[in-house]
Amino acid sequence: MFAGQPWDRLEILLVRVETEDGLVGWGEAFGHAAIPATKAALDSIVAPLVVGRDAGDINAITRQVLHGVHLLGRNGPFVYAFSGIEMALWDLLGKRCGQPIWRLLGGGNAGRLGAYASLLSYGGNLDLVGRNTADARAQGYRHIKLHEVTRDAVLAAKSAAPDAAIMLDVNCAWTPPVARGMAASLAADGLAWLEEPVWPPEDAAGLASLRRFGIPLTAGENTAGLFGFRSLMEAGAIDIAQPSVTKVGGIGEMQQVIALARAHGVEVIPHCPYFGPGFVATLHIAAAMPERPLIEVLWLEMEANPFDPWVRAKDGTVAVPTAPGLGCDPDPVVLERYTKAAPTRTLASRAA
Ligand code: SMN
Ligand code: MG
Repeated sequence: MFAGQPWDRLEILLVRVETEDGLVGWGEAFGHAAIPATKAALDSIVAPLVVGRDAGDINAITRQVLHGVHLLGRNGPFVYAFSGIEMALWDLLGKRCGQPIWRLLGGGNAGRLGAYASLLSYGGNLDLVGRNTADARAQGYRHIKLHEVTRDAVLAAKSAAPDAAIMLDVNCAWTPPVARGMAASLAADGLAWLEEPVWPPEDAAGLASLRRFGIPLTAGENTAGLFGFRSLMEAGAIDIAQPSVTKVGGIGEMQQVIALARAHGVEVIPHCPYFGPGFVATLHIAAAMPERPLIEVLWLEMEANPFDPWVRAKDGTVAVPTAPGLGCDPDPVVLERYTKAAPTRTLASRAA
């Protein structure tokens, strides 16, 4: 289930930005059950604010669009929509300069990044947790994240893969008192991290009250931009920040969150259970970081993906593209075969 609906197919909201001289950049805007809402925000408000602008003017566009839509929500479809555009502008910038984005961000090499397997929710079915953990370990993953809410699930995963690091993501399942009880019971289990233990996700004090149990705490996929992260960090609420490039405002906002985290001694491990440019942009961001953080790879089989092979892990690692921009354009044949809806409309340039 995802947001109350069965999650029985993978959809990517692709954003395509074309310049007057014919360069094309690609982005991905969050996503999943939010796609119709994000697409409506993109078509109705966000794209019209960007069309006609100089594609290289990313910082000013970011400031003006996010200010322009702030009263429509500082976190949600409008910011997601802009995140997709912003990423496409970086793709364009890299293509214009002939450099991969990781190099524009100051990175020195591409290579491969370590990945973690992010298992789906098996609703507490310990047999499925154990089997999938063992399979992920056998495929070379040394870090495996569960989407479960019980200690039994953690123990099942640990016995299925004793030499793997196990993480637990409960997607804000608990009130602070319940979370404290759970953290106390999990404290000796050696979890590599406990993700979003508290509802609501902006309850920085509630989160901070769990730090004393000694389990590394992570959050950020539902945090609104730089200032949302500042609230978490100033409260001493997290050990690891998980900004999400398709949600937080794009690559520029990610860079600011990373700098802020450094200043607070907080690690950054981006959230990125995506299948398109959002995943690839995360590879570039991570490759530019000296810490070279782990990359999240959802544990599922894809029939096909327009960004193959870049969205697939091998032996628990993923390759970082080296071509300009994001370094990979979607395969038009795969796009054609799976595209659900043609773009609603082509927006005329403001200057036209
Ligand atoms: C998650 C969020 C959105 C889609 C898939 C998975 C989850 C994670 O919170 O962090 O993997
Ligand atoms: Mg999560």
